[in-house]
Amino acid sequence: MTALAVLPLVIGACDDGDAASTILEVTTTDFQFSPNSWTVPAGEEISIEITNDGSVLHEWVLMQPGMNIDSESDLPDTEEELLADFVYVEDEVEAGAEKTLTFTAPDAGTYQVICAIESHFDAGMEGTLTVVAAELGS
Ligand SMILES: [Cu+2]
Repeated sequence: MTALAVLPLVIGACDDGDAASTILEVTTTDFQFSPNSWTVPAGEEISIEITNDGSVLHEWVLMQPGMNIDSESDLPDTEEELLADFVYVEDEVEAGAEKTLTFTAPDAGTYQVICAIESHFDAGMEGTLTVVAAELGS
């Protein structure tokens, strides 16, 4: 076994403004998101703590700009197409578990959030992520 020494690197110790990321929370149940809307600043690092209080696997799927579905029949047939054409970022969490998903907020706008597991969106698993323009300094 190789012992890797993990050296604590001290980087930019004098930089006072270092990026506290925006932390969001969501609890998934059978079958909704709580809360079901979130607001974040554009371009910043976002962490969302996903807690699955449901009895089955759930997902938090942030859709790409302009992708809004009205029902699951609007989704493509394959996972590959879904990930390539519809999904900005997503993660799934087993029943009773929790996970933190980290991503960079997209441009300002309103984005749909869904659970893409079959029948869950149509059962009510829908939310909205609102991204607001980051404030410009001075
Ligand atoms: Cu679900």
